[in-house]
Amino acid sequence: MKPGVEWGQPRTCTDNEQFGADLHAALVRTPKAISPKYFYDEAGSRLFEQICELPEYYPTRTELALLEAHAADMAEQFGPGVQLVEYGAGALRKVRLLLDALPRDGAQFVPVDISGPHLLAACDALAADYPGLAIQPLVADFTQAHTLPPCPDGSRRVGFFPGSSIGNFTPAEAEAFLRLAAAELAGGGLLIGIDLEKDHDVLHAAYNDAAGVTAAFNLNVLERARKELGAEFPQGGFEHLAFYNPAYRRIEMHLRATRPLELRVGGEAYAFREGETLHTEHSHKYTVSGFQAMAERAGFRPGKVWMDANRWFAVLWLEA
Ligand code: AVJ
Repeated sequence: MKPGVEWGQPRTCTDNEQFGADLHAALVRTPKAISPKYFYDEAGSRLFEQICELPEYYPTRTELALLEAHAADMAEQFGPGVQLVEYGAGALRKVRLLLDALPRDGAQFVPVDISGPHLLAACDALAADYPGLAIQPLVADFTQAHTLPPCPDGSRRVGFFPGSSIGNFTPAEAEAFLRLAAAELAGGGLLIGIDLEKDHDVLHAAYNDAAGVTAAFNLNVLERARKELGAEFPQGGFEHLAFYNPAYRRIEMHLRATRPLELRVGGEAYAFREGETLHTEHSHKYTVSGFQAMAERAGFRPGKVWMDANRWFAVLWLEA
């Protein structure tokens, strides 16, 4: 294991062509809906980091506090010699708390993220702060087939999926992802953060912040289409909409047309009725027992659970 960042063949699995094709598919569906992965270009990744600092957005600080308080206990579940794979790595803030609790010379870190420049910049900063650590970034959409670097001899492969990012999947998609992860992590395990069911007002506020950062994050999908694909739509034609849907136990985010309008992109014109939405994200909330049952169906054995005093957020250890 070589310390420092390995730049070998970062594979980029999304490009303008893919975005254009997926946006077209999103706009001809009924109801119109696009994958939330398209939030995360560089501007969107920055906006998401601002969301994490918002007073209303409790998940990030709650999970960070759990990691701060229990990193040693979590690392104990991993065992010595770890290839740590972070799915949707982002700014690499949370993983530092785990890395601090791991034996430095026995660890390899494989952050996987869809936003290449953002990931590589975060890896540079991490390498500067963790000089002995072997870092192998993988620029990829982790929901698609990807090839991880081989797990070093004598190491267990451990997945880290914080932030309740799994909430972006439908329960069926989440179970499918967990099944793939259980295979990829066989012999090791998965440390995963999940956002829990709670008071609907608390949930509503977390996705409708007073400063309007979540609105800008949501609208960034269309800004991105404008920048990358030359999309045209009227200024102020779309507004942020986020609400808790109790039937599905999820926050839904949409972009709602404020009047009848056309979105033009790729030589086509897509009509929106007034009030019609483009569904941009769902964020599912779970109970610990409900999530563990799903993980068991996917091939994991549920282990330790760490929760805050409010029981708003949980970090789960799952043996693969
Ligand atoms: C990164 C998917 C966990 O669902 O809370 C934050 C994204 N969307 N505010 C979430 C998000 C709006 C976030 N996840």
